[in-house]
Amino acid sequence: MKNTAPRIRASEITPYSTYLRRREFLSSMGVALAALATGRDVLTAERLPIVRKTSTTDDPLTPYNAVTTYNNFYEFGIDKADPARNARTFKPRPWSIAVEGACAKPGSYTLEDVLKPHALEERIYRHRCVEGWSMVVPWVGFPLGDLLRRFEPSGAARFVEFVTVHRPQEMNGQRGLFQLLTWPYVEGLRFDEAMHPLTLAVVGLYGEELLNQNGAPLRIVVPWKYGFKSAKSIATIRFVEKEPRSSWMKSAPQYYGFYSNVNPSPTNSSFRDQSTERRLGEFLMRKTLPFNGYADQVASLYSGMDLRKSY
Ligand SMILES: Nc1nc2c(c(=O)[nH]1)N[C@H]1C(S)=C(S)[C@@H](COP(=O)(O)O)O[C@H]1N2
Ligand SMILES: [Mo]
Repeated sequence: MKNTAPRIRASEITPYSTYLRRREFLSSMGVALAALATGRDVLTAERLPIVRKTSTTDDPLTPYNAVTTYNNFYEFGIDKADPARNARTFKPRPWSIAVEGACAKPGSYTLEDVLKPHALEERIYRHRCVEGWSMVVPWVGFPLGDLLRRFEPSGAARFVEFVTVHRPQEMNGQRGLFQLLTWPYVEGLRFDEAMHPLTLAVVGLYGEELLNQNGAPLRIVVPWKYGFKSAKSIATIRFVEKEPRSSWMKSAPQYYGFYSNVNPSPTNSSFRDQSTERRLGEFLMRKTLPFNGYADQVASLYSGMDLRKSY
């Protein structure tokens, strides 16, 4: 990865705790009322305090408008435009995250407890959906491993499970008879994948807080895997001994496996040919790269494995 950050003067860095206090102050001043008028949470317009910027690609960024209106978030509907439309009334605050399973510090943590000690950085990553489209997104977050370590996982924590919030009243896609997936949305990573420095806990994009459709207030991003591994709006983090069964594995195991590493070679998954992709905003197809272009950094995690079978 090349570090594009020149050097940031200490005076330019806002600690996250200061940012949270300012946010509280703005709320108390009734800025939220203005949000009602504009249809947008103006608090999110405040730039996040970012201490470091790293890019993993020279490809142009996918425009903000596309990243925030072309989404997969089935809790809010199955069309790409549904999440931006239907997630407007979703409430990402107050928020708490339950930490469960094989660790020394399980419990219920407020979002503020979770975020407070972490310095935020920007990471520009390629983002590849199993459906065959891709984007380049400037995420804002911090290494997920730094967060997981704070809960002191034990040796029995061989996998980590991530569960999205279950709120049928606020999430129209969780209501109704016909359901493609079982709720809540469950995903998982092997422990070493979760701890890998590329794996991010994400709170924002384009320098601003995540909008609901992108998984506010906290999601993960695992850039060498298909997008569905990157669970949104996380409510529970669970350290487990056995490989979790994700929502997608339950609904269509012939298509979706546990690993779901981006792989342009044929695999035993019958979902589609993954050798090419369409970058949003581009006309010609691109060749899909092994591990989405991150092979140098992650291929060694899978040495000795048959990735045709472990799709
Ligand atoms: N809870 C939840 N997380 C989810 C999904 C979902 O439907 N529900 N969709 C996944 C899929 S298929 C993709 S491609 C990415 C899309 O993230 P984006 O909308 O921020 O680009 O989110 C993933 N995370
Ligand atoms: Mo996806």
